[in-house]
Amino acid sequence: MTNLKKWLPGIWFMDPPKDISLDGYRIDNVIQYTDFVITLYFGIVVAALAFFVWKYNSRKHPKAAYEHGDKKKHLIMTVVMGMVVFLSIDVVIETMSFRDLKEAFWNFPKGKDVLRIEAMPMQYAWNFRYAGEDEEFGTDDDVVPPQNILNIPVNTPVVVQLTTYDVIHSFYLPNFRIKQDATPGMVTAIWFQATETGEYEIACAELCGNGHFKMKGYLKVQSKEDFYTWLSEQEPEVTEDDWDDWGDDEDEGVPTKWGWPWKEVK
Ligand SMILES: [Cu+2]
Repeated sequence: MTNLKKWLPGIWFMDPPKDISLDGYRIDNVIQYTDFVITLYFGIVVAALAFFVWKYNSRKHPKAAYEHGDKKKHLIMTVVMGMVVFLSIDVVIETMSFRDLKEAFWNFPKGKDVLRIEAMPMQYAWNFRYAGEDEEFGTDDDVVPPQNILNIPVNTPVVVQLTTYDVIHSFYLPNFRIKQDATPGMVTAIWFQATETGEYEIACAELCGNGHFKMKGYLKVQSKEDFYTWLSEQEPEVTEDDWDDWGDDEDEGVPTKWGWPWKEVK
């Protein structure tokens, strides 16, 4: 994986969160390239403006000339400059983006190694669910950690499926450069893989109400061993009574039985 930051100067004061993911460098590269090329063109335009201000200053040219210009020459110049901008900005960024989508972000991992997680954000908290021993979601042995807590093993592909309890939220992992909306009536999916252990932030990236600012989750990337120890220590799925309580009391929060059958991504 090449990091464009080594080759292209960008906005020097930008200090993005540490990238600890397999594919985050792709997003950084697109941002880095965009930074570089727009800074370069902005510089050229400002330099040209300064040059003409100096060249046609009023002391040398006290009287304004009435000019029609050269229609053909100017037309060619405009088209050429337009093409240079289009080809070097739009086409390059499109090409990079679609390559990344195809190779990484839309290329969902399959197989036994993949850890599957269901997420149901709500105003204003994150609910996560693991399948448990039967590997099925929405069953009694599902593992539901305390709200806002998400643990994952390092160097393991993780697929998260999302829907929302109420309004639209957006699952955002700044350290992985990924973001996915949780939308009412839909199950959406995203995948990522951590390359380093540590503790990171989960943010909501969709303005979802007055408490949006405090909608923060805690992601812990652990070694595989630590992760499975942690998982086995979590309380198993709670009983039918919790489901019956849903709606009786506003403060009870979310029902514990909210999972759905896993949907295979094509
Ligand atoms: Cu939210």
